[in-house]
Amino acid sequence: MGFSTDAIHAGQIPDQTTGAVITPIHLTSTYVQDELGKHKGYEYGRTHNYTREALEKNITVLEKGKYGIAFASGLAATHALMSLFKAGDHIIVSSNVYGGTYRLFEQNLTDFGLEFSWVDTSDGKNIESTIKGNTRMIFVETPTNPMLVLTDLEVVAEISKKNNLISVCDNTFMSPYFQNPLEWGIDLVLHSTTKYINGHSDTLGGIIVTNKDDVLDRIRYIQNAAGGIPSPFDCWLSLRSTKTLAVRMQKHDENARTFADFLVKSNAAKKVIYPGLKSHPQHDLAIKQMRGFGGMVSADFGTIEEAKQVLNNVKIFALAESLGGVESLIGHPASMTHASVPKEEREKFGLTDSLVRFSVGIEDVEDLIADIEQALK
Ligand code: P1T
Repeated sequence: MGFSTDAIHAGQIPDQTTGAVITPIHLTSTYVQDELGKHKGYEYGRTHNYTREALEKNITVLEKGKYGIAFASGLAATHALMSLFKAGDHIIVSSNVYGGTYRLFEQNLTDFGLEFSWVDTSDGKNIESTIKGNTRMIFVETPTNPMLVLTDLEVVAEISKKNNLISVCDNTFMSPYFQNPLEWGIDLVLHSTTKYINGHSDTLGGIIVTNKDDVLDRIRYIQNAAGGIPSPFDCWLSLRSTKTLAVRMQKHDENARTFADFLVKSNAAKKVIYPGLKSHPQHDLAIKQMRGFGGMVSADFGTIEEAKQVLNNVKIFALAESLGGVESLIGHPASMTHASVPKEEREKFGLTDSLVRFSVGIEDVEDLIADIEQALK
């Protein structure tokens, strides 16, 4: 099946009682049992929920995997993932990831004996030279938030297999419409479904998709044992949203290409970063492993004053955390999404105080460009 057909139909069977075309929201905390030890496969809301299962099946198909396990947020999914490890284990992570991922790993999980190495994973040699006897996982974000650095997924999969490591890709920025890490041999895909998958900035969620049975068993166990589950209503909202994921992503991508070209031509920024620009150092890799370039654009305006000029004067772009919604957002990673990454650490990978991040929405792109033009005046 094509992507859009799967997005609209996978995991969704018309309601057995009424024939309702749309999967119902099953709001229940528990299920009646026929007799002791005999039930319909549903016992308790944390363990089983029909709406959640429908969402898991739907995204699993879009990510070309076998199993999906949904969580209350992207970070809840990341936290559950880390329960695969124990004190003394070492994990290699892309030096630039979402600031909340950095905070969870470096400022929380280190207290439980996990060890992290922050590596420029865009070069496989850096990964290989960091592997030690206790290394268990390679965790990459590609493209990264907010520097849009790419990592070659095929290379990561190869290194992981050779060294018997688990490979994980946070695919939030591309969504399954533009990139399927499992097809490159990656073991697990992670999403903040809060972003493009839900796409309407009205709920939070996360999911892990994998083909591996042993990983499924452990993460499914943690989903129930720790209980970081999404509500049935949040699942329903995300399920409504995947139906339009293809058309939304096409428009995000189209607008972002035009918007990035405009920023380059305007000469307002010192540097414009977008994988779709030929000036992006990994433009060729983007073409190899992605089917589009996505809706995220970053630009370094040279000084904090110039950055503030844009951030404080936009009228259509909303100054807000998050990304991937239909409406355009603008953010200042240094003080917002990546405030928990120490300045010297973030400046090592170019995340300066003058960097501005644009989540280009699906409005009319002429209006978005006009908004930046008036903000720059
Ligand atoms: O916000 P949450 O649903 O918990 O997802 C965390 C997360 C994970 N991975 C990536 C790549 C992300 O960008 C995020 C969340 N990011 C933002 C809130 C942001 O504005 O960048």
